[in-house]
Amino acid sequence: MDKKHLIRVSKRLSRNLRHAPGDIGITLASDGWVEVETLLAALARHGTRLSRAQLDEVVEGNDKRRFAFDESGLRIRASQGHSVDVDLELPAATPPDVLYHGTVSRFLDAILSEGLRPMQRHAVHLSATTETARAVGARRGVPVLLTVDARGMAEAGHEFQVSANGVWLTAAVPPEFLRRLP
Ligand code: HQG
Repeated sequence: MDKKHLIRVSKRLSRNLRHAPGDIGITLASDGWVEVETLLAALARHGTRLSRAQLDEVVEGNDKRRFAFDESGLRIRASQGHSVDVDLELPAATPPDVLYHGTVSRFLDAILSEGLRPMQRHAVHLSATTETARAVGARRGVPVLLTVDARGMAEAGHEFQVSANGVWLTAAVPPEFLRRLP
């Protein structure tokens, strides 16, 4: 598959495995998984013909490893980023002392006064490195970076999880744990 096609299919998967499974007539399990066969049949009915080998290629080739198969290889899900009601049942994890969040200046006042909220997604997404946070912010404009006192949050009882593709997730970040990175 050429790169353009790979990206097109991966956008389609993001949409259907995170936000709008109903668009292709599938239902996700409560923990986000769907049978590969069901997915491929549904995609085919909606104009995206894909072999299992091609699906493997999309999963392997995805820049952020957004999708994962289960241990049997028979089911697939998005590793994070959902807006539909799923519980990925990720175990609680101890975060590094500091995590990062990339955003843009127009959100800054709201974020510094009310903290980070999950907005359309299920959790606030935090990055382990400034490079990743910068790339996340840059999707919306000139990136502004915030540091998150993850250690302080953990000590205060906030829970963290890390997705299969290395994104740190937490329900919300109160403003006292945030600082703008100069
Ligand atoms: C902002 C992509 C106002 C927040 C990326 C962000 C990431 C607030 C936006 C992943 C706010 C939400 C997640 C508040 C947060 N007031 N604005 N209180 N709290 N915000 O896309 O973190 O390609 O839902 O700063 O690479 O940008 O989808 O979250 O700008 O990994 O795999 O509200 O999505 O990955 O935006 O990105 P998003 P995000 P994928």
